[in-house]
Amino acid sequence: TSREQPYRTSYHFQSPRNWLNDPNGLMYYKGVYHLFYQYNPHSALFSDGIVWAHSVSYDLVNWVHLNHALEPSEPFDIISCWSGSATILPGNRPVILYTGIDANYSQVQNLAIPKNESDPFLQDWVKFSLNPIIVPPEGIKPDNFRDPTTAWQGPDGKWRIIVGSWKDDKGMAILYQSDDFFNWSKSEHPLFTSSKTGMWECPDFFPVSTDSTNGVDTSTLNPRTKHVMKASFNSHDYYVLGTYNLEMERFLPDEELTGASLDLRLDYGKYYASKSFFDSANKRRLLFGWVNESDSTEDDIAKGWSGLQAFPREIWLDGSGKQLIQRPVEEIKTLRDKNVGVESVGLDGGSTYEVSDITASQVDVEVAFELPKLEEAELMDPNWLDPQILCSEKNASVSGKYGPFGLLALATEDLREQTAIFIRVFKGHNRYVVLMCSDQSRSSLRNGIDKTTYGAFLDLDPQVEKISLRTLIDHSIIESFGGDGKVCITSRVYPVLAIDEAARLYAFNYGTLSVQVERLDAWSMRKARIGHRESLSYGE
Ligand code: DQQ
Repeated sequence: TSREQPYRTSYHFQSPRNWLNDPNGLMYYKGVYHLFYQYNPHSALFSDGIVWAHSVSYDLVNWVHLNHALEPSEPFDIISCWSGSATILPGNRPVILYTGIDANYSQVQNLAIPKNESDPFLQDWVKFSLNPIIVPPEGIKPDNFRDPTTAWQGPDGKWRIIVGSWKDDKGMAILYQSDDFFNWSKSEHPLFTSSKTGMWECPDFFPVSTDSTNGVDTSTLNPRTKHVMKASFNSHDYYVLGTYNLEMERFLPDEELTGASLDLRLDYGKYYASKSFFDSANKRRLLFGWVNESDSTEDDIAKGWSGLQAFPREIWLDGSGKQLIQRPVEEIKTLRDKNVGVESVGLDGGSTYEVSDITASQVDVEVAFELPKLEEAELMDPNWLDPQILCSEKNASVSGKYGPFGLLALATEDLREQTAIFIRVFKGHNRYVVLMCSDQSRSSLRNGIDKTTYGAFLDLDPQVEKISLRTLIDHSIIESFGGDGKVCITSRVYPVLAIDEAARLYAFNYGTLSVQVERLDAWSMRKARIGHRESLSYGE
C-alpha cells in the first residue's frame, strides 16, 4: 500500500522491485516505444549480473514490462550486460550495441539483433555469434571502455559510433567506423576529448535543427543543424554544442567541456546516464535519464527498490543557438485530471499562497511570475560564480529583494517539511541575473538523506520575459523546468509527514519586494498504468 511505500511514484517509470539505472536502447519501432534499462533482478542494489530489462509503450506514459531482453549468458557478457544503444538500419531493421562485462571484467562491445522483426514488441533478442565485435584498443584500460551510442551514417555510407573512455585524465569519445555494422575499425583519433574530466559514461552525439524545434534523425548533417555532444561524468550529464566536421572526423565544440560549474548540463539536479533518440513518428528528439535515490543503501534494501526514470522529455535547440530546451513530452497531459487555475495573484513579501483542492503529492504545476519593479533588484556580486553554492548559501529561508519566490512542494501545513523550488533575480553589471534553485534541505524531518541544494543560472531577460516554472511532483521525485525549459532540476525527496493526502502545495515569496503570479495552473495527476500485463488487466 502507499502507506508502506510512500515513495513509490504514480507516473514516473519504475520497476516493481529491485535496482534500476541507465535507460538503454531507446527506439520507436512499428508504433511502439521501447525502453530497455539497466536492472538487477536479484537485489535493490547494484552488483554483477546486470541485465537489460525491457518495457514498451504506445504513448510514453503507460508501460508494459516484458521479459528481459539481454541477460549475462556468454563469455563476452557473462558478468553483466551494461549500457548501450539501438540503431534502426535502413529497411526498418533495429539492432542493439551494448557493453558486455566479460569473464576477465573487460569491457567489450557486442551486437544483438531481434529474433523476429515482425514482432513490434521485439521480445526476443539474439546475440551475434561473433561477439565481441569491439575489444578495448591498445592503451585503453579494459575497464574504461563502454556505452556505445546509436550509430549514424555519413554521406560516404559508413556507420559511425562512439564509445566512452578515459585516458591521461581526459574523458573521450572514441570513434569507430564500419561498412557492414559487424566489422568496426577505430579512427586515428577520438571524435572529441575533454580536458580534466572523469571517465565518460553514456556519451550521446546527435544533431539538432537550428531553424525548427523538430528533431532530426541521428544521421542528419546539413547547414541547418548543429551537433550536441553529451557525456556523463562526476555524477552529472554535461553537454556542449558545436559543429561536426566530417572531413576532419572531429566534433568542434563552441565552448570547452571541463565539468566546471558553469558548463551546460541537461539537468542540474539528480539526473544521469541520459540518452536521446529520434522519434520518427512525431519528428521529435526524446530524452530519457536515470534518477538515482538520495536515501541510504539500507533504505533501498528496506524499500526493496532503487532508481527511477525521469519523465520522458522532448529536447531541441533554443532560438539563441546557445543551449538546449527541454519539456516533458506532450503525452503527459493525458494524465492531467482536475485543474486548479488562478490569475493575477499578488504575492507580497513574506507570503505564501496555498494551491488547494489538488492531490499535491501527485501534480503537474505551471506558474509564471511578473516582477513590476525590476530596477529595485539587489545587486549581483561578481564573485558569485557557482550557482549551486549561491543557492545553498541563499537558501529558501534567506530573504532577498526579488526572491526567493516560487513553489513549496510536498510541504506540510506548518511548512516543517517542504522542498522549495525558487527564483532570485539580481541586478548585474549590464543585465539582470536570474538564479533558479531547488532546496531540499527541509524536504524531510529524517536524517541520513542526501539533501544537497541544486541550482543554475537561467539565461533569460526578465525585462522582456515572464519567469516561468513548471514542476512535476510525484511522491519522491520533483522535476522542475525553469524559463520554459531552459534549466531543468530534478530532485529526490523523502518526506515523513508530507505524504499522500497530507502533502500541500504553495506558491511563496520570501523576498521583500512583491511579485505577481500572472497565472498558475495545477493539475492533479492520474496514475499511469505501468506494470506487467497481468497486473494491468485489473485496471488501476
Ligand atoms: N552504468 C552502466 C555503465 C555505465 C554506467 C552500468 C553509467 O555501462 O557507464 O550499469 O551509469
